[in-house]
Amino acid sequence: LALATVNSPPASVDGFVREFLRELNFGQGVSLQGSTVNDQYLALARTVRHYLMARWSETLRRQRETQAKGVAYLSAEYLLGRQLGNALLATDLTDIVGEGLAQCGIDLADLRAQEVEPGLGNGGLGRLAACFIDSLATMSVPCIGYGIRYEYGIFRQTFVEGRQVEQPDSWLALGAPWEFPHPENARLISFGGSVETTTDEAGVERRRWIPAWDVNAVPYNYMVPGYQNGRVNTLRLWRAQATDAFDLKIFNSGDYEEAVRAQTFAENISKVLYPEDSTPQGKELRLQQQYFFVAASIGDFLDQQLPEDFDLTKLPERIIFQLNDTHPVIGVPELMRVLVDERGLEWDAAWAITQKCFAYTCHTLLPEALEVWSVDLLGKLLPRHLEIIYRINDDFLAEVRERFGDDELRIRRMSIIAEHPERSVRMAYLATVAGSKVNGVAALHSQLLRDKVLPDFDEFYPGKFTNVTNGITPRRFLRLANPALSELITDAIGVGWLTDLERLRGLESYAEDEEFRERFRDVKAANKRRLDAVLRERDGFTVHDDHLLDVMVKRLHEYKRQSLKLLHIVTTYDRIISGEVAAADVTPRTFIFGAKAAPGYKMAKEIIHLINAVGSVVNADPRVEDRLKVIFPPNYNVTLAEKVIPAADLSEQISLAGKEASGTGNMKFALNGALTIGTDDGANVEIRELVGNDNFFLFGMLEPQVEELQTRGYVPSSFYEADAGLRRAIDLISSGAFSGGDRSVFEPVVSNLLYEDRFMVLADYAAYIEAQARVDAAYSDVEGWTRSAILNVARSGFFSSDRSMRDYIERIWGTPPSI
Ligand code: DL6
Repeated sequence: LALATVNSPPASVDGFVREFLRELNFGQGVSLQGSTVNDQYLALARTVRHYLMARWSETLRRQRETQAKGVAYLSAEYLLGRQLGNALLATDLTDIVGEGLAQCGIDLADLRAQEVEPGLGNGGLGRLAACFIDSLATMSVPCIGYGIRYEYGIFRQTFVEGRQVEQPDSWLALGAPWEFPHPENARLISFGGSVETTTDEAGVERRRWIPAWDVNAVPYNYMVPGYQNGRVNTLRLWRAQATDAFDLKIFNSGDYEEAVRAQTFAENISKVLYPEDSTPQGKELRLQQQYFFVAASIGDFLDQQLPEDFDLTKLPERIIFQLNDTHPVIGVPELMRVLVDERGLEWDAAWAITQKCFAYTCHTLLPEALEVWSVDLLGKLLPRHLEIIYRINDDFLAEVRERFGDDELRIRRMSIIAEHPERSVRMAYLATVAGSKVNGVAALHSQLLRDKVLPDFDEFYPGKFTNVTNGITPRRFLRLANPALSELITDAIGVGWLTDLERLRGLESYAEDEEFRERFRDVKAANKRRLDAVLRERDGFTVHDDHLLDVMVKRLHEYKRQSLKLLHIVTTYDRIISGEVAAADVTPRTFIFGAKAAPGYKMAKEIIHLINAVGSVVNADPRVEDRLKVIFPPNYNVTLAEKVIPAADLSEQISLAGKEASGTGNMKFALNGALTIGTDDGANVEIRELVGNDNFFLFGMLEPQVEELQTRGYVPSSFYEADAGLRRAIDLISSGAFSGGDRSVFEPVVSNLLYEDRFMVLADYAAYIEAQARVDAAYSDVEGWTRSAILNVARSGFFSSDRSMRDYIERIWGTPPSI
């Protein structure tokens, strides 16, 4: 099939109905009358695919022809969310499809609800990758996203007696209509074995890797449509498949387990998303995953995307491999291995190319989240790569010595190889040495990265460090998630904002318009009712549209401080039941939590249990009825986020200053007209600067104060002793009030807070309670609150991921990848 000859089906209701019924009949093999909702959804998805096909083919054709410079985004995670709505938006088919389906007696909303989102990421980092590829397609920048097609994505969270129980996420069970598998293009990925020295035809000695085993990497392609611009980029996810299906001889002998052992082993590589987003516990399988997808991607790019006679010294003019955190950093020695061992380049030439072809984004400040791999494991799994890393390190340390003399302390600090607690490779250092640029993900984070995490490297490589503040796609997180607000905005300022989000500034004057404010409030109330309908059906919760909706949704981690939010709830509850305040004088609030804990993270799971326990007691207590509600729907994901965020009044961004790299939820809430209560951390800093102090509730220690307290010696119990409100809240938890009188149940959480409190919850408690009082006062001024909410929307244009992409192009990718 000549790619350029693919034609789009006619974009008319009749044309659509014809295509849809054909897919239903011939694709699904069912009649309209005999079809299930899943049949209809699959047929619809495939029909919509047809409309994107010609654009995809044309994009690929143009790319081959122009050989324009592009981006290869290497990411172990893509938290894509549902695809159907986005594809309809990109093709501008929503109305036609809605009408066509109605003619068939089908409601489009029912089919949208049928889609199971691909949860191929843990949280912010994976969702960021999805926003970035959306923006690059919308901006017509050539980009190919590379990652792993996990058979099971992020676990499905359930609660059993308030405790998190993880279930496998079988997102593929009902069909995967958005993917295009290409087993014929599988690539062989090798592992293990040894390295030997050989002599090539020219008599030059070369190192050669003799691997012990291999797996096939099968590409699955996904379309990444730009917003109504005729462009469709590609996301290529790799699935591991055994090279030998199974051993028939052993199978016939009846030892079925042994017959498939090798197959199971190989296919485990893409079986499940590593269920962790902040602590590197990944052992062998995790490293296998990383090498598997990166080697497949680099190989794919060199072999499939470049002309056969391509001059590899020109590689940096063709591609930039953007490393999304350290997970793909093993790509550095892999590119070196390919260039030197397979393509015969000299080391120095290969290194010059490699250094220009990679750039590295760091997404953390927590020392425990900086990945290291033990030399033993690396040597066992990837012996040649370990050699290459040693050589890179030797050359690098020689440069350091040349500059600073034999400053052994510095050498030890900067070495890519750590000696303690075990000999290991510091992947962030390797990425920093190899990358043409290193960026943090918010202004404060980038500064702390330079000052605290990698100061020696900042000194050694002037100009290498930069910042790109994260962003979010307004297509998904405003237009699709909040159609009512989108319509209101478009009515006021026209349609251009969807691809030029700074135009939202045009709304500022509407903050002063009483009628607009009323319409804005109507939208918020309608979004609360929509959320109510979703949560009633999903989990049996109700959401009152006259409550302040106070929302904290994000991964559960101690540094994010869900326990601080909980202390506020317990304090408010305690004040009412102790008679300190009359229930009628308390601002009616519904608190919504959404949070998954990494399965092995015990304290995070204890906190989930406590949130549910507090919720059960508060929700059942008639003394606070209609004033306080605590809702914790399980399995928070992108689909639920799209319903929760547009309904929120208050966005909780309360991490300890200096710990949250950026946050992106904070941006989504502000863009949808929620006010933030937050610390001076991550991108909160920029949000506050932009929306203005009056429209943001700042509280808590600043990062230098945190440092200072740490240095002075932090004694959490002293805050407990000194603050009666805090004491009462903690004592209420300890008393067994939320655990049926059993004082032992939440003892680990309480002890942790009183005697360890690594993230200084108790130190910031008083400031947080005071800030919440400011929230109550502000919320009682209905017009004032609405004005602030509108200003939050109007001033959030900066947080479009389109702007992030422009910054990457300008500050990192150098020559803008051509359009
Ligand atoms: O940059 C995306 C996202 C940030 O918004 C969060 O602040 C940060 O915690 C998250 N980082 C990670 C760490 N993963 N690793 N390694 O998920 O990145």
